[in-house]
Amino acid sequence: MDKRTFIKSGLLGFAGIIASSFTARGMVSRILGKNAKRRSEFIQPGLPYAFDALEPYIDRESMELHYAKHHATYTQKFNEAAKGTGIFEKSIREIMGNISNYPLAIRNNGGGYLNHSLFWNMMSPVGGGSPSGILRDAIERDFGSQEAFMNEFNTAAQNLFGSGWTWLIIKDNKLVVTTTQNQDNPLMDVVADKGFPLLCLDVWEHAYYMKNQNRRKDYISGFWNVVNWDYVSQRYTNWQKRNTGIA
Ligand code: MN3
Repeated sequence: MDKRTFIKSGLLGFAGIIASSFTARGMVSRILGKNAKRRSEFIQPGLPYAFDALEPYIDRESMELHYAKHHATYTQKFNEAAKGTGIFEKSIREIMGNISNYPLAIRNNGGGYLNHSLFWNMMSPVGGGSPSGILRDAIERDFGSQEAFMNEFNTAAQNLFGSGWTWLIIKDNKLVVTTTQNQDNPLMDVVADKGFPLLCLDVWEHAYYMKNQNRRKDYISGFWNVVNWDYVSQRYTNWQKRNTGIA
């Protein structure tokens, strides 16, 4: 390699790094909806850990299928259903808040896209334990104790009939446990308990059946070992600052 070629390839490499960092930043903005007008499709966010990272509580096979098939399909079908609707120009909050005005395919697949995007971040291989700081204080204020909150969440998740999600949300400045059917979520204008989601658990059978079969209770109790309280606390702080970018 002569000197000129060396400089040229070095510059091209540098330009590549710049270009890829802009692309990465663009992706994050599209997910957050901050630059909604520049979005041309909804991107499935990367899984923030390896497929086997949450073992033994969530097995590799279930996680891979859940992320690479179920979530990917919701994302793809959301994009297909969104074509020609003007939805790409709207933020996720606007879409969910007006979901009753869109076709059912948008509600089901847009919900599936967002709910899973949130759910992956709510777990971590170094998760578990219990929250600290202002989130701990708010849980004690509104439920009495962390244990009482977890009992209420467990009961709601266990008793949810059919397919759906269990949530910890902020509703009217208060922490509330609620559930939604199918792929609905608390940001949608069609649900009974509307609010800002702090924590969610997917209780569709596809989330646990391979490992736990019909023992949903085991899946729910395992979940507490991987809850990413740092992320949940960050969401609470963001809500307090009215900085409620969703995913
Ligand atoms: Mn699922």
